[in-house]
Amino acid sequence: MKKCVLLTGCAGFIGSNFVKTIACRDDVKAQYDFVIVDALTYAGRLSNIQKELDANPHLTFVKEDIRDAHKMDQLFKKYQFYGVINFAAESHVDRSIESPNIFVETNVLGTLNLLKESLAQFEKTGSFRYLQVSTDEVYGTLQLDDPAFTEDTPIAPNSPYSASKASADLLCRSFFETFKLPVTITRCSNNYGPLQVEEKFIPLMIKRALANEKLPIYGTGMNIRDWIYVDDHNEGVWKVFTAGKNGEVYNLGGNSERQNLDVAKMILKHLGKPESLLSFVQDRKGHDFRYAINYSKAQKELNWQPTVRFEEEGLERTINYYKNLWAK
Ligand code: NAD
Ligand code: TDX
Repeated sequence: MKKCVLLTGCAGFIGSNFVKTIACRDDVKAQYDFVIVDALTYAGRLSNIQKELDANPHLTFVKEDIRDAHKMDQLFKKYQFYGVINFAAESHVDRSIESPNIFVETNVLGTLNLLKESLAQFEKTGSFRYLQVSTDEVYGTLQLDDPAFTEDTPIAPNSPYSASKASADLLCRSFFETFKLPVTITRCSNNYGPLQVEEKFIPLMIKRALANEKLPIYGTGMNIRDWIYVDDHNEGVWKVFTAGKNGEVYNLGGNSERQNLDVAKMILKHLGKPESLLSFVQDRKGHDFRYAINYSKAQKELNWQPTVRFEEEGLERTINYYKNLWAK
């Protein structure tokens, strides 16, 4: 019999790419049905996955909010899920600095709703898989010569966004420790690729450059992020969901640490635009300096590693994608 898995937040950037590259793969289709729940906030666009929904009867879309405990209960009763992959979140650090409440409501309380429903289903059937899609930002920030984050690095979130994601991770851990709910957590670095909301760094830089508008670089532009192509992240999520050990955290990273300023310059160069478009603006409050991920656990246990090279493949593919979308 096919297993039915709840996917949340899959009208957004990473989730919609997951639907395309993993959920619609023939071997996956043969074994799983997916119910996609998304509240369609400003970050969720049904058009991101409409083609896949139209062409695939094993996908069902339900517009619903994970903050609504009653609706989640009805959904779990209806579909008797085998598992959950929770992509849904408020995901933008700058927004969390302006308006933190919704980050706690969706990222913490929404996750708690899913965990409680998952536990009820687990207690009924004795089997379940719950995967929490988390972030390297829960570990806080690094200096230049610090070693990369491992799964044993203490969590030390600095923004309301990362604090809300860390809180959700701790709830997941507690449901494993207290109730033995089979939970796994992935902590991934900065994703890039198609279908990302333009408020995030890479699509914003491309959009501004195409329009010959200023590219806002926070602070000095020396901050470092580890960039991972979204398909590599999703491959890791699926490996952890299907083969990760219960109760474990898995770091996923792109092996591509770059300074923000360098990334902006690469984009300008690729588009043939002048560096005079760079504009240094006020720094983000509490701006984490550097993230770097040690993913050797996922490599060893799950034979996972990133495959897309940043400059040579991923960035170029991404720039071309947005160029087709936006160039006038
Ligand atoms: P996104 O903002 O592009 O998409 C989030 C999706 O969740 C949207 O479709 C939105 O409509 C939906 N959503 C928001 N609130 C909801 C609610 N209350 N109920 C139901 N749906 C809701 O985010 P993304 O970049 O695709 O990130 C997906 C997940 O991956 C998040 O959990 C994020 O924390 C995590 N993550 C992101 C990155 C990154 O670089 N983008 C890196 C590591 C981890
Ligand atoms: O206009 C900008 N100028 C700028 O210099 C923006 C939007 C960002 N930046 C800088 C801030 C960061 O150092 O670029 C870097 C990347 O910024 P974001 O795209 O906002 O990502 P970040 O804050 O690193 O968080 C992202 O990665 C981890 C995602 O948004 C999170 O959801 C994920 O968990």
